[in-house]
Amino acid sequence: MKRAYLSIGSNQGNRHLHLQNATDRLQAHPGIKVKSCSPLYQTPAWGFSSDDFLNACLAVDTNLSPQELLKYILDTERQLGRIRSEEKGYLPRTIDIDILFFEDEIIREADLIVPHPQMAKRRFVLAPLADIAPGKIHPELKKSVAKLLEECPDDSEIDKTDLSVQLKKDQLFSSLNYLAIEGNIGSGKTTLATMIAEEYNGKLILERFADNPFLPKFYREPQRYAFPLEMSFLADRYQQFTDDTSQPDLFKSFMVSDYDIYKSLIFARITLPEEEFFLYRKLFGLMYKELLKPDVYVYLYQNTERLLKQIKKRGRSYEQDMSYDYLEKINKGYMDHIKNSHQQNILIIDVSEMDFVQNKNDFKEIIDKIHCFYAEMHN
Ligand code: PH2
Ligand code: MG
Ligand code: MG
Repeated sequence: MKRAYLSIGSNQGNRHLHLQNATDRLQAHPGIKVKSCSPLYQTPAWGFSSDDFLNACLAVDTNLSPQELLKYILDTERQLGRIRSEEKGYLPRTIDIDILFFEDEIIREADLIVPHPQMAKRRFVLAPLADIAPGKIHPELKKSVAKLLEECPDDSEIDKTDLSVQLKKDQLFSSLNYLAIEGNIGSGKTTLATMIAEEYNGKLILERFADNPFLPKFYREPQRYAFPLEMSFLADRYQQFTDDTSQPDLFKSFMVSDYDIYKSLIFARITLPEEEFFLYRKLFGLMYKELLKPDVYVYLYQNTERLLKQIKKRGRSYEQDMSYDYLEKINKGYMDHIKNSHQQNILIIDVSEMDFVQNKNDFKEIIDKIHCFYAEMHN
């Protein structure tokens, strides 16, 4: 794989969409991986008078040759409605994709000059490029991109926008449809699900606690109110989960949740007397079979001392009396479920020694574990 940097620009029609479409088509090529994209910049037409552009730069890794990459780029431009004319000079365009750098190669062919001959004169190229590759050295001018930007004579007023294009950062999370993150109270499942959704453009499904009228009653009289309490949790979860998963979100590549409906059964087994639990389990089974099942079910294992610390730290009043024993019981409930379920899609990750919020490597390690696990399932 070789690293190339591309400049993309559009000043006609739905400019943002054209840049997104161009990026999507680049990503669709098996020999091209789009690694990063700068924010989009609003820039005045440089070298001719026309409407403003949106410009950005992409870093791509590719095993194509420069000529093969160029061919694919020209083909992409044509598909996205670029019309080239024989006339001299610049024309407005739906999309323009230029190769700025190709590794450190210096290419001088009739149809391809790399590094791009005009780049040092163009703020609309250097500013976005400096966002993703400030330290990259221009192989002819022997200066970094940041330095070239600093010395750039172009005085156009360019504006960094809040817009960007979405990258499918990861093939895995686009082939996987639904990932459920589970774990004991305080294990960090909501945090992890949220981080994954953000990082990989997933639709986030969080458990929302409706005010459960049975909860205060249950605390006063557990035996009397455990059954209606568990039933009402189940009914709420069922309704929420169906609402959240029945409408696919076209702009998201997969779903990730911070619970799996099965937890209802795990908790009910702890709070209900045996006969009531059997009745509960019957009803649960009827509802469960209607629901979308996760492709991968991750259980975050966390030791009980740390769970207690975490619960204390987040300070939800109703959780503060949580006992060590209760947490151990819940963990055992999950473990029994995992052992007995014979499902092939359950992955236990021990996060006792990890801090995936503060430590990027820990987060990456978790993602890698999910990757490998999912890949092996499909072997
Ligand atoms: N591309 C050009 C000429 N001028 N000006 C801006 N602002 N953005 C461009 O992408 C651009 C340009 C030739 O390709
Ligand atoms: Mg150009
Ligand atoms: Mg071009």
